[in-house]
Amino acid sequence: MARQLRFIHGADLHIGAPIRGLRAVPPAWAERLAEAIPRAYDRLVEAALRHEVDFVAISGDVFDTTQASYGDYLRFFRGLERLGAAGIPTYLCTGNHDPLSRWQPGFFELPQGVRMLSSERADFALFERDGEPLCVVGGRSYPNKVWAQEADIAEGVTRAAAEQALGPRAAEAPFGVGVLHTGLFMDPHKAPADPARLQEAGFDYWALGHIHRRYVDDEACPRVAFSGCIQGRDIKETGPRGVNLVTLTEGAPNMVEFVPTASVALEMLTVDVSGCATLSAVSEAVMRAQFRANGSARCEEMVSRVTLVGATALHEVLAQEGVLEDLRAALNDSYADFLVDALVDRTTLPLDKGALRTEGLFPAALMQAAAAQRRAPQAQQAMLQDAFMQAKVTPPTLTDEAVEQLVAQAEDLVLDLLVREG
Ligand SMILES: [Mn+2]
Repeated sequence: MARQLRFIHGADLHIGAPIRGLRAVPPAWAERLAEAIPRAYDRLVEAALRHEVDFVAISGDVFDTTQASYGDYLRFFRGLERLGAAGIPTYLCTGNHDPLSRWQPGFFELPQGVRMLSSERADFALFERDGEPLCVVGGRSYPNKVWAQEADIAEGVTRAAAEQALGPRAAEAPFGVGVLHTGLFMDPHKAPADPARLQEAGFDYWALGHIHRRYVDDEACPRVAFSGCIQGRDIKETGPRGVNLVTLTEGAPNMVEFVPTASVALEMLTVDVSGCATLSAVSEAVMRAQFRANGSARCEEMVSRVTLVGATALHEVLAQEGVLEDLRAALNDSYADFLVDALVDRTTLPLDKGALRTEGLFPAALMQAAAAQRRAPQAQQAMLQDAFMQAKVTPPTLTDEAVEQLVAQAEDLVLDLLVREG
């Protein structure tokens, strides 16, 4: 019978990290957010127990900083001990946020069954089940916060080197798994690695950490994969977050199943309210958008940043003082598991731009100017940069799309004002 191995591949826990970039957070939510990452880690541990996996591999950035507290370590080690009590070993490497040279060995001794991979050189361990060698685990920890550009973190992490280091029993193991914290080809500054060389190293699967968004090289048979972070840490880390449940079978393609772990989903929602006649209809449209987004996030609690768009006669109503804030408060009161941290109004007045272009001299000239600006985004970037410099403010990084958006907003704003004055 074909032998099989199942394990959880997790990474980028960032225990101790605050959830950043949120605007208005009531006290009850501040508590939920402070617990979001530890709860997501608990869900990783529970997934391993529920699926009765052979082992857990964690690929770095366990802690958010080199100054992780005793409490952070306690939370992490309690999870490792729960796994150990169920007979599930854990293989660990450190990342750029928690390099091995800055770990606090004085806080806790690694529990039995937990194996930290060396930061000095390629390091190997042999996983056995019922006395039978089943999997070679190879990898290397991140040694310091900064990775030397010329060094290769995957150097020497090969099946052949593992067999040499571990002895003849390792050669009997049908499976091999690599564990690394690397920028791969996505981040050249954080120990990049060449995926083609990883493919040639003789391992079945590479459990990687560092990139916070989930990635697999080949959906049909993943061999090089990032599980992503276990919980979004700021409003830009939207969408589902979790770990990989990996099944390796002799003579069959690898199977990787995503297991969500995030306890609070973070989302950026754009809601078109052009079809809304009243504020209560706007409120309902936002609520519908929240439930739709939450359906795919697979966790109950959600913080969203909502931008209202569309041409609507309500544009002027939304601009009245206090209206957006009241609307946001009403939304937050109506459903306890959802929080809108900011409600942004980008609606416009319904204007007949075609008519304006032919009727008025000024609107026509304005729209022509905007069209000219759109054709030369580079010139606009230079002009904006100069304006920032003159005001002694650091200029933002501007892309062509950002210029396009600014031009569109400026055009809408002036036309709005013009129509209102008229
Ligand atoms: Mn990370």
